[in-house]
Amino acid sequence: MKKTLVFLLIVLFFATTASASMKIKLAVVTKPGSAQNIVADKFKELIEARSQGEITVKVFHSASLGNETEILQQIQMGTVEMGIITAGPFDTFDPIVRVVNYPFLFKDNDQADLILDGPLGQEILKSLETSGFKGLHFSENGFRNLTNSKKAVKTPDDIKGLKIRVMASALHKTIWQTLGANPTPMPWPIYTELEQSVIDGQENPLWVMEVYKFYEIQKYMTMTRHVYSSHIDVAGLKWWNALSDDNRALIAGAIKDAAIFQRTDNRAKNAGRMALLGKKGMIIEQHPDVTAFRARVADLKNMDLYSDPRVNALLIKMIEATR
Ligand code: EAX
Repeated sequence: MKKTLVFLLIVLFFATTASASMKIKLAVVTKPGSAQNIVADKFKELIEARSQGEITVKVFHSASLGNETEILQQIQMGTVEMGIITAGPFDTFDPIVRVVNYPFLFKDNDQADLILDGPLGQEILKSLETSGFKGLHFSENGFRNLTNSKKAVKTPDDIKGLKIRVMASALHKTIWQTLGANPTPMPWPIYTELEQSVIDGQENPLWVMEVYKFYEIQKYMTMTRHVYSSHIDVAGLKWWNALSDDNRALIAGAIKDAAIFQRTDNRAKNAGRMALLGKKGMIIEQHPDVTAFRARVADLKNMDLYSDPRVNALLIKMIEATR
């Protein structure tokens, strides 16, 4: 009798600890060493330590759960709990992200941090709840720059006719159309398409050219810095709402620290990357005619892309705040 009781107690003990522990599936489209993966891996390390192993994270990387659009669908449905996703592809789920991706919006990293970590950033994250997402924090891809295999680009006129791959985002497509390119939406990764000249060029932050070895297949880079590309560190809203307050606080704290760690890390590496890409033979235009690029896209705010009143109101506030 006593033995049975002890046995039952042991079973009960393991049953309760098992149900208290939680596994999080977190997806990124990129491979190890990428900006998204640095956030993901740091988050895993922090949350597992701080929860004393009660919360564990499995990072699905290299598009093993699909491209960024497909990952977002799975997060919405609740089959994947979290993701570190480039703001661009959120566009088809909620046009509010067009406010963050507005061309030539942020002057520098400090301004981006100040605004995205402040009330306006909070408003954007909060807004994603309408489409079933809990936006937790902003980490970064970084300022995006143009590369191509055809010619040196200094002014928008040089872009005419270039076939440029863009993310799944109506805004990004319009930016490149307006600049005179021939934009082709395509999910990540795109090495093969560049190698086989299905596309002439692409645009991404410096780390991408290094980690994905684009210096092997893209001769020219132009420091356009046309869009500050953030990631949204995101969870499914339904899953999030079902968590205990304690777990929500732990996860929010760990993702915030991971995001800030990654932004600092990314920026610290940029000078070294620039040197490396030059050494690898890329021809880098450091001073393109940014004024001309800006002028070409200046009218975007009056386009249909921003006609939704919720998006429009926030864009106006954002432009005001970054002036
Ligand atoms: O980081 O699809 C893209 O261009 C993104 O920037 C991608 O996540 C690479």
